[in-house]
Amino acid sequence: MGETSYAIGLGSNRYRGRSPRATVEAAIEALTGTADVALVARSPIVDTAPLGPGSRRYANAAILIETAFSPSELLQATQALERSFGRRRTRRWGDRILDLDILLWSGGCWGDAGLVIPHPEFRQRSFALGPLVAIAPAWIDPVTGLSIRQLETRQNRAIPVDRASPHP
Ligand code: A4P
Ligand code: MG
Repeated sequence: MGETSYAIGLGSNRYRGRSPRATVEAAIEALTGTADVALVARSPIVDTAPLGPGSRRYANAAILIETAFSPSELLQATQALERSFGRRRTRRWGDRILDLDILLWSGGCWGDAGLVIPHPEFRQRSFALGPLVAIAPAWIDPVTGLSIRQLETRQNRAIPVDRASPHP
């Protein structure tokens, strides 16, 4: 049975015994340290300003993996890993010890009740696109037909809201 490629985004902005950066590092090792999942490429870990209600800066990274897992099986594995890193579900969204998002997969588009691939928000998020462009610049987003490099360039050149408004 053939292997499937996935791009995974990792983020952390809470300390729990170790720094967000060390948490992301440990999560990469834990996810790819088994016989089921092979690490193909990893981005540098970058320090990013929080988007949304979070209060602390994030450590973010992206990895490419190969596995025989289906999207649903991979989501089960990434959510189990989030739990094992101590992520609490009762707290409000925002700050988190570990967040794993499935950004892309080699099968194109996937959608069911609990999972949408490509990740619906990744095109607007420099903390996802920045790490992704380091490992998969030529990967074509099946929704827009644009490469990751093109999406990242477009995101960087987004016109600030104040300059985009029409003159009075
Ligand atoms: N889900 C659907 N599609 C996916 C997918 N492609 N990958 C569902 C992973 N999960 C997916 O996720 C909620 C539900 O989304 C899951 O149960 C799954 O079935 P969650 O991780 O429990 O909740 P969440 O993380 O609060 O929501 P979400 O939308 O994933 O939050 P985000 O969008 O990940 O935002 N700022 C910086 N600088 N860096 C960050 O990493 N992260 C966030 C979290 C906010 N601000 C940030 C960062
Ligand atoms: Mg998430």
